[in-house]
Amino acid sequence: MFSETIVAVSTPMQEGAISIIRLSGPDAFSIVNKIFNKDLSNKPSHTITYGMIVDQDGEDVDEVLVSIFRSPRSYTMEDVIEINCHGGVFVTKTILGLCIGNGARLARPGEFTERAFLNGRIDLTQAEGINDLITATNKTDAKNAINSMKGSVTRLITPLIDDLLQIIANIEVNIDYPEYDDVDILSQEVVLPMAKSWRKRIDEIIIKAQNSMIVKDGVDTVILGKPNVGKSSLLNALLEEDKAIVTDIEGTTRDLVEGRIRLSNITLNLVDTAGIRETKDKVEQIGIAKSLDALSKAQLVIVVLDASTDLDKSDKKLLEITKDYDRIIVYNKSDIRKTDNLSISALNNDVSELIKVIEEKYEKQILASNESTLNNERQIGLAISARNSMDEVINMLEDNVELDLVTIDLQKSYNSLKEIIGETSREDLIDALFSKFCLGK
Ligand SMILES: Nc1nc2c(ncn2[C@@H]2O[C@H](COP(=O)(O)OP(=O)(O)OP(=O)(O)O)[C@@H](O)[C@H]2O)c(=O)[nH]1
Ligand SMILES: [Mg+2]
Repeated sequence: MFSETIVAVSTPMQEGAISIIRLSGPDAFSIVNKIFNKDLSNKPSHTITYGMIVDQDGEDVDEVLVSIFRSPRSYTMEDVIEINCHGGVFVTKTILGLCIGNGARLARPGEFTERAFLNGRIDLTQAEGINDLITATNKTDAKNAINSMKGSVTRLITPLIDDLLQIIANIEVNIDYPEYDDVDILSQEVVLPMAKSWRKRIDEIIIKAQNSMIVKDGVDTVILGKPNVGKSSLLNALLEEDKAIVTDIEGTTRDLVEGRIRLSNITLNLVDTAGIRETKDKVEQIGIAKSLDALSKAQLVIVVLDASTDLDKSDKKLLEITKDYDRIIVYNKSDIRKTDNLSISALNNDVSELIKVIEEKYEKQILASNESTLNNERQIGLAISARNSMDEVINMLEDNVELDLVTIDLQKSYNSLKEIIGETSREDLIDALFSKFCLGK
């Protein structure tokens, strides 16, 4: 537990119906008793007391409701008091000032939740869940966040941690009882299958999490095609606004034009690019370089071809450079000539076939996003490190490397997983993580 009592305004600093000033720490009661006209000392936990905040001159500051939560049954596990005052900025700041004047310290962003974590009420994934819930903008994200808050990530990871311990124990036994003739062979037989099945399980978790991240963050989608095929028209049709300039002049788009659309279940982060072709125009060349750069970062490429003319050299070249990407090939200008392929007419805002194909393409990811899984890059990154260390373990076991060395990588894998829930986290990482929270949370 901490010796300092912290205070912050937990509601936005703007005029509103009410504001909440929250204190946490050993002196919460004594501080509030000094500025409140009722004595809270003997009030039971989880009660609300009506009264008046008074300043050092005995002047009334505001009429308030004070909620009390006694340690350990509180958000931080410490004594917590919340003063609900009228939502004026001046009044709120005055009460905050009175708390500080009587011994509280202004909290850093996220410090209440950090205390809840450091005092052991929640683990790191649950803390992240709280922040995710605050920042969620749709139902899926909110549902994932609340699951994570309730410990879904911990429940996912704990069996893997337990089984890892089992593998480590098996190896330790072999090291400790070398009277077995063939220690290495024994551990190969016992440990290798366990290690392989463990690796498969974590791999499934990682893939599911990556799929669900795509749904959460949106698919980085680049629209590519030679000049004048209707890329900008397609962007505008998808966004349902005139974002990019459309003309019948080849090479209209030079800079990348970006837009974000939410289809029924998936978000696309769209980039319209300069048409790719051989050109002597310097500005257009720069635009084309940008197109190729955008391509290199794309998760999905929409290759636009012109249905009204036959494919030419530029189209074929484009199909060649995008062949290793996740791509959808679409024929535009179907109003002029219809083909048997996936076709649209961006001019007429007739792009529903394309949207259907995109939604089908991400069906698996959308399903994954509804299940509980790892929720952010930090968690996924650590799971990947754990998997990589296990790959090392498997390689070493297959090569009959000495068991002492194998244990080192098993330990690494174990530490990575423990770090997901915050049990071996470094202090600087913890600070960085909680600083992303709101003040007063
Ligand atoms: N008939 C028809 N014309 C279209 C369609 N889509 C775009 N166009 C026309 O094709 C011309 C080029 O359209 P843009 O959207 O600017 O093409 P772009 O691929 O962005 O071209 P650049 O930016 O120069 O590479 C414009 O005159 C559009 O009106 C379509 O579906 N049908
Ligand atoms: Mg364009």
